[in-house]
Amino acid sequence: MEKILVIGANGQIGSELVEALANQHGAANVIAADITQNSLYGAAIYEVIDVLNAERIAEVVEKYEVTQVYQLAALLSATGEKAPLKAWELNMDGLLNILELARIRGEAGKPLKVFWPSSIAAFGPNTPAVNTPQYTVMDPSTIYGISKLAGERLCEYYFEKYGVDVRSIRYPGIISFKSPPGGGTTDYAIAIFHSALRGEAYSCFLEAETTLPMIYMPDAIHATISLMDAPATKLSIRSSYNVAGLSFNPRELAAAIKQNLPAFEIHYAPDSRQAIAASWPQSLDDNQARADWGWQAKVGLQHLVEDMLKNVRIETK
Ligand code: AKB
Repeated sequence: MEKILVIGANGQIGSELVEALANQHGAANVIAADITQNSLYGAAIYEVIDVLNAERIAEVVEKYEVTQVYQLAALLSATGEKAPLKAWELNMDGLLNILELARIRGEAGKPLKVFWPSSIAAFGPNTPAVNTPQYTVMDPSTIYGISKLAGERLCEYYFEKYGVDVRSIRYPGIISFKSPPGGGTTDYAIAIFHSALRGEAYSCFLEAETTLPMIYMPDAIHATISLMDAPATKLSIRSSYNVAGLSFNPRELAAAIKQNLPAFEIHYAPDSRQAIAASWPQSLDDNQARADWGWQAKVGLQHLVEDMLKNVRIETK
């Protein structure tokens, strides 16, 4: 039986992943953890963990005899640019703490399977932007992207050198409605729905034609769990897998919203996040993920827009 620890459980991915894992493995086998006392999880097990505190992680892993860790705590691209040293420390030391623990436990005959999220931010301005290959130039220009590329190399290193069973996905921008996004460049594609549903025009911080790879949360959760459930022998990549959902730009997204809400308007006021977005791919080649563990996205733009418009809860001002 698996015992699963999700660190960063109160974040955008964590909050939905915990629910999906609890449905699959039973709530008693999933431990949600985050740095704050606040638990989103009612009846589920919750522990306070700062991912920079290696001893505390080891204590919780030992307490529940954890067999899988999802390490999701991170500073994203836009927030990371405001606090580069903090982003580097959190993103790198957080990962290293987990990989080291997995190495030590593996050597003691108590293996720990690890999931860690990479991102399209690991690519950069000299990466081929369309249908970006799995193996290509990677010259990230944000501290977040640099930490993701370094993290990918660490994952492969711990697998090759110590046999740590670590698995990773280069997430596109994730669109979701359950918990607010935190400090990403792709977050315009969530904020736009909140404006649309409030009956307000949306002022977009990216230019109209800035196409980016995106994925709807149910597909992202499905990809994550499928990768973790895949037999180790099927996996040819231990850095991080390209995974494609769909690609669109702000103009196309606004047009799809307008089909449902004809009065909706968008204006463009690009800021520093435009340069970040312009350095990222527009679409990804995910053939390796398809071949190795049967990945295939299900959700297209029309379904995503209709579902978001149905489910986004508008915050009261
Ligand atoms: C961000 O925009 O920083 C994230 C990402 C693409 O990793 N959503």
